[in-house]
This record gives sequence, structure tokens and C-alpha cells, in this order.
Amino acid sequence: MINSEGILKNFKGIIDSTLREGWQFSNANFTLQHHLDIYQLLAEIGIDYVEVSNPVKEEIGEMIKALVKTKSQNTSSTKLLAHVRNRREDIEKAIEAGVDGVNILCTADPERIAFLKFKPAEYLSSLEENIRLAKSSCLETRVSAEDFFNQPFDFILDIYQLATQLQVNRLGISDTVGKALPWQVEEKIKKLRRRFSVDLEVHFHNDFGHSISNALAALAAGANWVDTSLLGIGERTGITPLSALLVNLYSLDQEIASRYNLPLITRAENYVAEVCHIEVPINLITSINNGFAHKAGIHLNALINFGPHKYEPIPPSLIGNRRQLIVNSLVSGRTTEKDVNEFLKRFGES
Ligand code: HCA
Ligand code: CU
Repeated sequence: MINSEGILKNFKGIIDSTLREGWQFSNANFTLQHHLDIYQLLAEIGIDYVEVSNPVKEEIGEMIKALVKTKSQNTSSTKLLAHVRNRREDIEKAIEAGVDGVNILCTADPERIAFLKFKPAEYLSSLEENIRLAKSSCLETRVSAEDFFNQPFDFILDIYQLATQLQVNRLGISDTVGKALPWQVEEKIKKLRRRFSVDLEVHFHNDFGHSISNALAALAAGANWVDTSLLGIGERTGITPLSALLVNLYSLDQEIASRYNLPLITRAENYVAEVCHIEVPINLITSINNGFAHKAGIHLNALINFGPHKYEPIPPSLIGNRRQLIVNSLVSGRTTEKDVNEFLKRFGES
């Protein structure tokens, strides 16, 4: 049975992909300034790695170079990883851009490999060349298998086997279509953990709403690194939201969470919402309108009589958010404006 202790033992850090996966969100059109701002916010939060897009596209390569420059001027310890395909030209552009590492995305899908005009063995030998190239330029290297839960497991194992022989830094497991369930994640991660001692990075899409639980299940079962994005934005319904992962870590172990500057997360996610011209989704704890809005009579009454801890999982100030007590509705019971003002005098908005 997996449990929270596993999470605390296995967790090594966060790889935020707002600037790569998040850029694939339908409403995201990030400029260079957005890149600089988002990198800065993530670095201030203390995120371990920031993943950026593929520098093989010239304009993106230029943005990445500007980020690399800012990073070195600010002596930021948040490393930059370029997301690349299993292609020599992509790795060469990543080396030229000066990033700290490459996240190489592989496929084990026989149709896609055939479409690329490779036999499986040729695909593996091109991967070997590309890993060697990255490592010879001192790039941190991760190799992942997309659509991990639906593609032939034997060939995924061949990819991972080769990558570990060549001493990559991490293996990536990606639920590209977002429908894996936590117990399937547990089973597969345990299997990999028994076989490989290298760090495991996980990437969960949220199509069926499991991106947060799957990340926690994976950590508990032996994974070490989690991919996130601000607001959870990404392709389709996106991936694990950074805020959700952070508050879960906090609730499991305040010491682990103390590595990160949690009060900045509301600002960071609201900034990204503004840039994408959307509201922060109502189901995110960084939503200013909803994260800590109390409306029903039972809730208002409990808060007023016992204090905010009754119906708040964490104090809003912990993540830089604020509470609101909404009265004068048919569902707000007997709580009055005066009660709210007295409550706010005692406990404040956060
Ligand atoms: C995508 C690719 C990816 C890659 C994740 C990874 C996925 O579909 O855009 O690098 O492991 O979800 O498979 O984001
Ligand atoms: Cu993805």
C-alpha cells in the first residue's frame, strides 16, 4: 500500500513547464517579456527546474538565449531545460542556446516510429547518439516516453534501459492523454522503481481530473520529480497545477514545502491568468474570488463561532490569497454584515 511517507522520502523537486506545456494552452501566447516574468516568478518561488520549448524554432531559440542571460545575471539557481525531440538538430540548438539540460521526448508508438522512417533498432541508435551528444556538452539529460500508459511496455523498457546505461539524469513517464488512474500509476511506477535506480520524473495530464492525485500516487510509489504548470495550463485540459502540488506537499510536510516560497503562488497564477485573458479556474486555491470564499450559513456560522480554521484547509495568507465572507444571500442563514465585520476585525482577510 502506498502512503504519504513514501512521498516525503522520494520527492526531490519540481520541474515547472508553464513555458513549454503551458504555452500549448489554447489561450497562451507568450512573448519574450512573459517568458522573463514567468521565469522570474518561478525562480522566486524556488522552483528547481523551468522547462522551456524547443529552441529548434529560431524565435524560440532567441527567447531561450535571453532567459539564459537573465538567469546568469541574476545568478538564479533555477535551471533551464529545453524540451526537445529525439533529433540531433534539436540538441544542437539547445547546446547553442546555453540551457542547463535537455528533456528528450521519445515515443514507443510503433506507428509513429514507422512514420519517422525508423526501424525500432534505428530509433534506439539515434537516441544513443543524441544522448551522447547532449552529455558530451555537459547537459543534464532526461529521456521520457510519451503516452507511457498506452504504448508497448517492452519498447518503453528498451528506451529506458538504453538511457540508464548512458547515465541520463532522469527517466520521464508521461500520461499524455490524461486518463491513467492513481492505482495504475502506482503499479507502473513501482515496476519501474524495482528495475531502475535512476530518478523518475512524472508528467500527468488532467483530462479526467487525476493530474494531482496521480502525481502524489507516483511520488508515493517511487517517483522523484513532478512536472507542473502555473494554473495547470497545457494542451487540452492541462497538467498538474503548481499551486495544487505545493499545498499538498505543505499539508503532508511543512518542512518539504518550506523549500518553496508559497506566498508568491497566488500572484504567479493570477499573473498567468491575466496574460492568457482568463479567470483563475474556480477549482484552484489561488482563485481570489473562490479559493477562500465562504457563503453557506453553516460555514459562516462555524467560522464566526470557532475561527477560520474550521472550514479552511490552510490560512489564505500561506499562499498569498485572502478570504471573503459572503452574506445577504438566501443560503447565508442568519449571519449578518455586522458579524462579518467583527470577524474580519478579529481574524483579518488572510
Ligand atoms: C505533448 C508532449 C508531452 C511530453 C511530456 C514529456 C506529453 O503531448 O505535448 O516530455 O515527457 O504530455 O506527452 O507534454
Ligand atoms: Cu504534456
